Amino acid sequence: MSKIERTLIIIKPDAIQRHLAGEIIARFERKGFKLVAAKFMQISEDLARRHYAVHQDKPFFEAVVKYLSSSPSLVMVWEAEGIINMSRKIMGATFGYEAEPGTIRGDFSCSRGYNLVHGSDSPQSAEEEISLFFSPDEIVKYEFFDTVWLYGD
Ligand code: IDP
Ligand code: MG
Repeated sequence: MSKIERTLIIIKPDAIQRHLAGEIIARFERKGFKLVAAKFMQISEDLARRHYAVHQDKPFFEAVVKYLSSSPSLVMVWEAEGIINMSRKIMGATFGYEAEPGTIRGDFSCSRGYNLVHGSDSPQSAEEEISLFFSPDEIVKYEFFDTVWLYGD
């Protein structure tokens, strides 16, 4: 099995406006992922710029900063073995119109930029992104009583 990882998941402004927060949380929750931190907030433009700093030279940078800071988001940290790859699969391809049905973006987005959800794409970006939104003491430590039923022996 892979090792326990954490990832930053953001339910973005379009998903909140479209009443999809519960639907998106349910997909991660039912998969067996553990929610370890959450903050409902309007992300400032400055924080959005820092979050998307890797894209600062891309033509869509200003648009994505404006989008992420346009209305409240639900920012979360989820934990599981191998969660970074698994959550990217659950989210689907970046553009809603290309994402496969069965994925969050494939089921609910037909847009290019407005794609409902963010998920870290590597352990290093997860660590950096989590530290932008949460201090270490805001990450909650607890055990699921059914871990053996999630992962087997
Ligand atoms: P990801 O969210 O699947 O990791 P990235 O390439 O990291 O995709 O892009 C970050 C975000 O920027 C995307 O989720 C999307 O909201 C937005 N974005 C990416 N490419 C474009 C584009 O070509 N036009 C408009 N927005 C884009
Ligand atoms: Mg990305």
